[in-house]
Amino acid sequence: MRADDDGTARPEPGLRVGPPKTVAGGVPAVLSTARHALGEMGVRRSLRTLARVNQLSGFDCPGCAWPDPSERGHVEFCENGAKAVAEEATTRRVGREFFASHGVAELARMDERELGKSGRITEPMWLAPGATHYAPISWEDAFALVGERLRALPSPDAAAFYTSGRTSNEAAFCYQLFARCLGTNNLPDCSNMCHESSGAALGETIGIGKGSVSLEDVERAGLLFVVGQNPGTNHPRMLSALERAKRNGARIVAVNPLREAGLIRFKHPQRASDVLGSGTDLADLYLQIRVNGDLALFQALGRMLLEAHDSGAPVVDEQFVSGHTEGFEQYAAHVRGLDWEAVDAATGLDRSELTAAYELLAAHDRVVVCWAMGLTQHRNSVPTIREIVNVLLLRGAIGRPGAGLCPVRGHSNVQGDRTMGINESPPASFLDALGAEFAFSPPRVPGHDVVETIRAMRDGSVSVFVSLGGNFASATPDTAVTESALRSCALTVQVSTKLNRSHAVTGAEALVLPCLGRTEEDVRAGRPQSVTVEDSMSAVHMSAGTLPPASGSLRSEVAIVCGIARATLGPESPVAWEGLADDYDVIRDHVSRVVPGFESFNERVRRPGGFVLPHAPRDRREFPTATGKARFTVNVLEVVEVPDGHLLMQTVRSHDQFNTTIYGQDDRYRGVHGGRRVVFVHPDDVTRLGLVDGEVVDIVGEHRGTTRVAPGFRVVGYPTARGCCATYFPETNVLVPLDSTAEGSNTPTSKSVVVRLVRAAPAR
Ligand SMILES: Nc1nc2c(c(=O)[nH]1)N[C@H]1C(S)=C(S)[C@@H](COP(=O)(O)OP(=O)(O)OC[C@H]3O[C@@H](n4cnc5c(=O)[nH]c(N)nc54)[C@H](O)[C@@H]3O)O[C@H]1N2
Ligand SMILES: Nc1nc2c(c(=O)[nH]1)N[C@H]1C(S)=C(S)[C@@H](COP(=O)(O)OP(=O)(O)OC[C@H]3O[C@@H](n4cnc5c(=O)[nH]c(N)nc54)[C@H](O)[C@@H]3O)O[C@H]1N2
Ligand SMILES: [Mo]
Repeated sequence: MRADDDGTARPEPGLRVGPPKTVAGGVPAVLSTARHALGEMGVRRSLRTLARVNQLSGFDCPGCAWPDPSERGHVEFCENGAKAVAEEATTRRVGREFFASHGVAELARMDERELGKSGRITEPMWLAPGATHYAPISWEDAFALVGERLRALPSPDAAAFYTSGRTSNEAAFCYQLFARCLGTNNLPDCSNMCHESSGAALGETIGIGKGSVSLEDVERAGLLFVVGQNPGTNHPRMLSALERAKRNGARIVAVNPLREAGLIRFKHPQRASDVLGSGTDLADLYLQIRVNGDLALFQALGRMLLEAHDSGAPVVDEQFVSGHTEGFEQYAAHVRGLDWEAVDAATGLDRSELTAAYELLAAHDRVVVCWAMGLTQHRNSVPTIREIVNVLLLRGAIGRPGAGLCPVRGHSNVQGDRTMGINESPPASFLDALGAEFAFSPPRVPGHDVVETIRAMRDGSVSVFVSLGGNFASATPDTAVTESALRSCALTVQVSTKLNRSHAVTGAEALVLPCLGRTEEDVRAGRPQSVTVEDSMSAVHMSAGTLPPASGSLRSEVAIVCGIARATLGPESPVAWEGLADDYDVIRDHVSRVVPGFESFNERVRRPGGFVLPHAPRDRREFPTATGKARFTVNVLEVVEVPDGHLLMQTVRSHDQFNTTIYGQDDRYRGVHGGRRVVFVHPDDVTRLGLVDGEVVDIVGEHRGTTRVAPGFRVVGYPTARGCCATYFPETNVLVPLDSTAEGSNTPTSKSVVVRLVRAAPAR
């Protein structure tokens, strides 16, 4: 923020704001792909690398978790997948000279984009206690150092082991095994901030915390709801699936406070007829709901189905409800008492819009509901997702072709990491199997999730923090609290490909351990190794990089985890760590005996396309709950109270970022270029609050008597629901209170923050 001569605050210097787009893909997507790929990789490397993305013999795209079609085209990546690949396969390097000339204080002054753009880290680095600069350290010394510090802790629970969802199944399995051999379940992961609410709600109601559809179900659906999700940016390949569904006759209902271009119309960027033509219309009905209004919406839809059912319309699948579910009577009684005024207030929708959604729902029994972060990061996220389950149970739309629940996962292997036991509170059956396989007694006390880890570091009970990928400092809520918690640690360890804020906000002592990325060849003991991943629809397949490593000193995540484990646990360890690190087949053999569904893992994952994990509700309409029935639930409709003069802020991703990795400064579909400090507000609210489009405000968060401030955001009058606003993550994480989390999942409420916009004091 700068000040004019007359003292008014000014937006970021390069920021330009134009009208939002109403179509995704097309020529601009092709141009942007080329610009990002060529800028990082050059021509030959771009062609060579992008040709291997998501191919049967190539590597899994390090972007999102959207599944691959069984028939692969020559081009199986999207604009944003190409950016993710280019970011990793860049030719820029961060070597020891870089660290010698950039002290930690200087790294802390750089923003995420500058840090990331400086290139791939090439060798292990150590920040000694009291040092101002990182210095090189050998791998063996680095492992020994971690081992010494961990062994010196008063209890294994004074360490925490974070995982980000790009980690392979093999690395994740070794990592959780190491934490448990050490004696702790402190395994926070990015899921805690992501789809934890989905896992909690689905586990309770259908008995398994994963989605119940395949890609074919999406393409064969009669009606698709896309709720709280922006696939045009975050899962661009989903638009091809939505397009195919539309061509098969599907209708689409978008539920989103913002009008997102990718939900309105799509031009396939790799098909000439589309690029030149007008593309495919996607949403038939666009419900611009208020932030946090979804519980009310689905409860209203349930109520309308029941009313129609009472008057004789065949809209409730009675056979399914009586044969496969329980709790219907209590649910029905509760929903019949629904307060319509509360629905109006919560959703901000017209009754005619609700009726239109209801009519589509009543007309289709092949219904798929897709959702992502717009539903999972609210205080009442778990009840909201349970309410979606209620509606699908009424329609009998689970375990039927073309129907089901579709939480769309974020990171490319976040679902697999959970399956491998990255879980602070795993089921007893998992620990039993793990203990039996390796002849030890895993700890049974639940560990810390992300929010609890931050509290424990703040309070001094966790003092060693190890991070397998990710960017804990930036991705977590309440940035000021989190950073001081990290700084109070004795040791922080980052296993990373690239620099980010978490390398600059360290404990008294810190290590950076650089690892291979997905795109790179991984050779162990003279033999090329492959890893495996699980996508959003439970398909497990192999991934093998093809590029030479960014530096000869890099090690794989598996090798790093096993190196730390060996140095920490010594020769008495019940696990032969070298054997695991030298042959990933050995890891997979262990997995095949520990994790249900992975029988003959090595053999089945080598079949083209891999295999799909079992899912009883999807496969057999069986529900692995305590009673064997799917559960209707009663959810109280509560609306987040937004006092007069305040707005409910949600934090979203721009088109040019992957979480905390900032590729560029543009958010093409939303018409924002050259900057990120913007707040999107409905034009009526801009006027009502006495503000002017284009002026600069400070955003002030208020939570239980505490205030937090994010300074210097340009007001952008924008088509969003009234009473809400939107900003970009992670710039506004400073406003998300650590203690404001979802009930039942403890996910930070990054999509419902009560804020005020205050005219910015002139910058000096
Ligand atoms: N290119 C790219 N791809 C990514 C990522 C990335 O950063 N960049 N991140 C990956 C990860 S880890 C994840 S989890 C996913 C995230 O994928 P998304 O969930 O699509 O990501 P967000 O940008 O958080 O978008 C949330 C959407 O929900 C809407 N929304 C917000 N609040 C509400 C609400 O109360 N109700 C409703 N109905 N809608 C609401 C917002 O307007 C926005 O459209 O994407 C993954 N893929
Ligand atoms: N306000 C707000 N906060 C949010 C969200 C939100 O919507 N709003 N979304 C939340 C969600 S859904 C998520 S998933 C989290 C994301 O939280 P994280 O997963 O912790 O963060 P990322 O930004 O994805 O991590 C990027 C870093 O991972 C490292 N990396 C990249 N590739 C590799 C690799 O192959 N191996 C290793 N070891 N490291 C690698 C790089 O150093 C890179 O800088 O953020 C959460 N925070
Ligand atoms: Mo995520």
